[in-house]
Amino acid sequence: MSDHAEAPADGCDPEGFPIATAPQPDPVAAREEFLKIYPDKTRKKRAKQVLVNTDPAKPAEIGANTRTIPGIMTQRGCTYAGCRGVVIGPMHDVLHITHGPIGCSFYSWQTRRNLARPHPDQINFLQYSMTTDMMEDEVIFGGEKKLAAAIREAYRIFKPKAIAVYATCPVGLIGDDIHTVCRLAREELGINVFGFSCEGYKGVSQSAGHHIANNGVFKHMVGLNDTPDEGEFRINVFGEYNIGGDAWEIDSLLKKCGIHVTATLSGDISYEQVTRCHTADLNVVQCHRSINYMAEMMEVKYGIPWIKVNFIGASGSVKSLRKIARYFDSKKLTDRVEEVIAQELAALRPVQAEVKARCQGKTAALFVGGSRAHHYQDLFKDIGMITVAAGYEFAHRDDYEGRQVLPSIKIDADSRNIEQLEVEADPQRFRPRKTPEQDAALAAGGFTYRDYEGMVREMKKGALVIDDISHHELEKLIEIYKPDVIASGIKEKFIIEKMGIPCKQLHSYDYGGPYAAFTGAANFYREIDRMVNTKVWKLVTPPWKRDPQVPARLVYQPKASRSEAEEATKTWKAPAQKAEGLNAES
Ligand code: CFM
Repeated sequence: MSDHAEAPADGCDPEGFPIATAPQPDPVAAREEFLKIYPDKTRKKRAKQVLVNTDPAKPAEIGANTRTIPGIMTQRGCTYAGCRGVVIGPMHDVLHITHGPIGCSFYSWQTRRNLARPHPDQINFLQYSMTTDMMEDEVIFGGEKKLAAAIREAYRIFKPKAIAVYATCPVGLIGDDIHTVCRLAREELGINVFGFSCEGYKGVSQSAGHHIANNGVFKHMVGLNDTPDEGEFRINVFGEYNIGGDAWEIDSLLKKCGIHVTATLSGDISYEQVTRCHTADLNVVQCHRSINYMAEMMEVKYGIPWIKVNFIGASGSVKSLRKIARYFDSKKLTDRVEEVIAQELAALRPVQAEVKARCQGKTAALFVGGSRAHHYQDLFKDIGMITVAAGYEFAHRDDYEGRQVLPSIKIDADSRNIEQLEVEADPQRFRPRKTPEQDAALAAGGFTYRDYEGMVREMKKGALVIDDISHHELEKLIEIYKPDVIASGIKEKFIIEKMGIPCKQLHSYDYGGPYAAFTGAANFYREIDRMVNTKVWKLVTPPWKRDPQVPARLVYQPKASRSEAEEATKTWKAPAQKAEGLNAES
């Protein structure tokens, strides 16, 4: 079986990247165009975050994981979202209570499509949204009593095994001590109750929330139950959240190979599975950004090594399965993995070939989160499409440039804000999974632990790499590049589509998916085929074809003529004398 590393296929350049059918713009000029509108200080900062991939082998330093400049329309979310929504939220029988105003809770209520299918004897709380509904009274007089009452009430009704409490912005501002409330509740109720200081403002993005969540799960859940699962080749899948059912595809693929998943953190997972995930023999990391902290801490404390995998795309899935098999070093497993790969590829290749015939040479741009903008480039490549621009919302330099840059990342005040746990080897439970001889043999065969190349090395030379893309840059990108599809999220989706470009949501999958593993890949190919080959987008006239500059209409101006409005736009002043209804200062 090949790793897809043979001679470049038809329609590909010597590096194996698909060649765009339409002529492509000069990326250096495009970058200048994006940046020129900004005031000097902003331009200087954005210039470090908008790069042309001039040498993929030597990625340039990117200004990632820094504060978004006020006034820039960002795609980012908050620290609370990264903690409650992303890493812990999918644990289906943990009761999640948001301590804060109602909005924080409402907007984290089942918007992420992290699906669960609990066993009949397990409970699923995911459809509930629980909050203390903090009001003015609590903001002034403190909300600890209300939180204690909420925990008691929730326990009385639902009798969960564990309750997690999440702090929102006002909680940090007024200084409610959620950790003491949780400790007292733990003593009173006799169940596991723990809190997360994940106030929205705590970091520059949701990334800080991932770290806080990893720390809390590691401290309060992992290691509470030492009973291992019975299966052979036991692994944990980390950084996989079962969006649209992805974890189920990965699970069934691994099962076919005879690999047992002890826990998927955090997709369709129970509290109990988290408490004994330290008994597995390997951690495989899908989304490095959100869970690398946990993988590192578990290796230090319990001796479980970790490897990076990617089950998005055919070639990624092939490589990941082979790497797991190599780690366990069992002929039985290796043979079985090769059989499964052959079967899966035989089923997938006809779909891939059919779709590729219609998508070859088309272009994509991806601006998503902290890992998908990288992983999904493989799926597009599978069907002959080339990624001309990509970027993360909140990733760190290592996600772009590779893990070797970790020692050179400057720790700023925003990162120092997040606790770095001091972890040591567990005196009783630390157990190296391989002998030094076994590790040496693996290394001699080219096997590497903890390696993560980052996105830039795997992108085509000349592609744009844009961190925390602004609304303005996205508009300019569409105008200049006219990609055939953009992969992004709900905040941008309809703006992109109004410009005549289809947008595939890669957070929620637009109610579609799963897209992971071979079976998921077939779904993705078909979906993208449908999106880029429909003629409907040609019927949309983008704004720049109507107006040379999209006017900033600050006021409601029913009587202003078009020429007056255009005049006003040139000077960036609203025709105040015509203002009616809305306040010109708003
Ligand atoms: Fe990891 Fe994610 Fe992502 Fe992420 Fe996310 Fe997500 Fe994402 Mo939305 S954990 S970094 S914080 S892969 S919710 S499942 S899609 S931004 S690219």
